[in-house]
Amino acid sequence: MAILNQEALAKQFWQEGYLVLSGYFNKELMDQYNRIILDHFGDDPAYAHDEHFLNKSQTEVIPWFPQQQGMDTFDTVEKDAGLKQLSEAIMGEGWYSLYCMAMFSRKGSKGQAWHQDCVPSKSGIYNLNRLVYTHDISEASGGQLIVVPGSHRRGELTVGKVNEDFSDQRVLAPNKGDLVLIHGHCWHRVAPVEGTYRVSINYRSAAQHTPKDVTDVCVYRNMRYRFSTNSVVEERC
Ligand SMILES: O=C(O)CCC(=O)C(=O)O
Ligand SMILES: [Fe+2]
Repeated sequence: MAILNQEALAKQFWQEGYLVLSGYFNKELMDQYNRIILDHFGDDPAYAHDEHFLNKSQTEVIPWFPQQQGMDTFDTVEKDAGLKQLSEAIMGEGWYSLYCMAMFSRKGSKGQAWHQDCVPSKSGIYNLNRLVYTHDISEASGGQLIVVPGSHRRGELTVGKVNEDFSDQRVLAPNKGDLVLIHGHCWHRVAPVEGTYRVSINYRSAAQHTPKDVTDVCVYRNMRYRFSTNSVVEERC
């Protein structure tokens, strides 16, 4: 789809640290993705992370990387011309796709605690989340996405209660087909899941010269965690 006002949207993204484009992707494509993801996970999927991580991070989500299994139907979003242009308007020339990660959460699971997807030690080293929603999220379903506007400029997430409410937080309830972009340094979390399940897909990307493993270490309010070694690399208290 064409996006006419890319420059204005990129500017808004850099002010807020996130951006919402309602109804960007067509609902048939979203239904197809949702079906494939539910088929993959089945009724009772096992967690991919160990118990210690699940408890300490208060993050109950199961990732799947469909493109790594040759499911090229997930390339449709990746190849969308408007999304590519907007990505370039935000990250500049030479940006690249990191990976496509589908995320599943069961009914009654905790969502995700406050985090930054990567360590904000340098402002120019970050990932860009390009999130696509395959079903409606509402107050009834839970699983809302909560962000702190402008927090991508505030440095490291503060230490504190892992799910505390911030007075300046914004609660987003994306609908099927919505596209949400989030800067990897922006403080964000996912509310507990009340509906039968929650699915989202993240087409992560990064600016030129960003290391490919930029999202290996994630910052929570109580720790820094390295996914490649499944280990806490820093306790925060
Ligand atoms: O699923 C969401 O709405 C957000 C997930 C998230 O925090 C991420 O992919 O980095
Ligand atoms: Fe995240």
